[in-house]
Amino acid sequence: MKMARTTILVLALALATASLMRPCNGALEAGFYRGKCGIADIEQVVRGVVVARFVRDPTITAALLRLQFHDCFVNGCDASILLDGEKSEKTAPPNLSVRGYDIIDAAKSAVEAICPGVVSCADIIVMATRDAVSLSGRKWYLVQTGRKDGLVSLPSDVNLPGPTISVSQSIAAFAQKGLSVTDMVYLLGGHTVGVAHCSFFQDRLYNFQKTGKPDPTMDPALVRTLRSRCPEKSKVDNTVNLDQNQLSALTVDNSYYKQLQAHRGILQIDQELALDRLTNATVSKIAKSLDFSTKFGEAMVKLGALQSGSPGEIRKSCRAVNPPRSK
Ligand code: HEM
Ligand SMILES: *[C@@H]1O[C@H](CO)[C@@H](O)[C@H](O)[C@H]1NC(C)=O
Ligand SMILES: CC(=O)N[C@H]1CO[C@H](CO)[C@@H](O)[C@@H]1O
Repeated sequence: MKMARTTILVLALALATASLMRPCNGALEAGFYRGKCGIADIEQVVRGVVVARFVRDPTITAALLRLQFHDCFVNGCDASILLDGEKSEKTAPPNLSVRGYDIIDAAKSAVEAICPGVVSCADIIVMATRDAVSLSGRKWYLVQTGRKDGLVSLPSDVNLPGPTISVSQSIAAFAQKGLSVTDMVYLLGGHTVGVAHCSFFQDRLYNFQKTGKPDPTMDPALVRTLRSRCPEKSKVDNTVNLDQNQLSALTVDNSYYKQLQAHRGILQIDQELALDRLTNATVSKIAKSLDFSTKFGEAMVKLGALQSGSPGEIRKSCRAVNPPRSK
């Protein structure tokens, strides 16, 4: 009897704490905007903008995927990466080549025109990324919505992993966000689309770990190809496809993992995934699997569930926090 009462008390306390924490972020749920904008289907409005862009430029999938990763991995998915300013996350070195801001602006304008002040920029990132991924793959995945936009954005908060991070360090970085090794291997599958600048892997072509030689784990034929694209003393920083299967460089599929198994990974961390005993079995499994798109969508939803715990708002412009309310 007494036990039961204590249990109820503890439960009530836990619930109270949970509901105290909730108003900051809002609980995420699928279809959060249903009925919040009359009969307008917000997800459909965002999708319309993404489709119109995608038909002109299918590389937006890569831009949006990287944007969501950078947003969610730093302080939760709070659109803090979108904030302009001399001292914002945008100005942190890992961020310098992130693109796709204009697509989010376009989607935000379309949504505001129908339903002002209701839809967060953080949710728009996640919806737009899903739409682009489903256009580049074959799989549509259901996303959760109900995020708030953050109020702060600091370059010093940007502790994103770099391309030479080791597998075990990367596992630790993802674990810190509550993401498992398997989640990490699927999420790095984002590198099945998009490009990397030579400067991020140049060392692997000419002077790997100060040996004066290329990275021995890279297919020598790929070393030759990449050397011609990335000359040693070039003033321009060219780009190459992260998925070296040129037929599927724009497709969200598992060919990235097959390329890794063929020693044709571009970034050091990509290649290490297929070599390190902590991840090689998962890479082999995914390379053979037929359900990559489904599993990738699930991993993206987990990435999208990272929240900051700080107060938030629905921004009017995705690039700036709202002005303080007059009076
Ligand atoms: C250990 C984790 C990761 C590291 C070290 C890493 C590193 C990088 C680097 C160095 C680039 C090249 C940037 C450039 O040259 O402009 C890149 C590009 C990219 N990354 Fe990652 N990344 C990681 C995880 C992820 C995740 C989890 C995703 C998405 C789910 C992702 C999606 C992308 C995409 C799509 C591109 C290409 C962007 C474009 O074409 O504009 N990355 N990443
Ligand atoms: C993974 O790598 C370890 C050590 O290099 C090796 O013993 C093992 O057979 C590999 N597993 C797979 C599935 O490739
Ligand atoms: C400081 C800096 O160069 N920031 C850049 C971050 O990325 C955006 C989008 O590519 C650029 O517009 C910013 O100039």
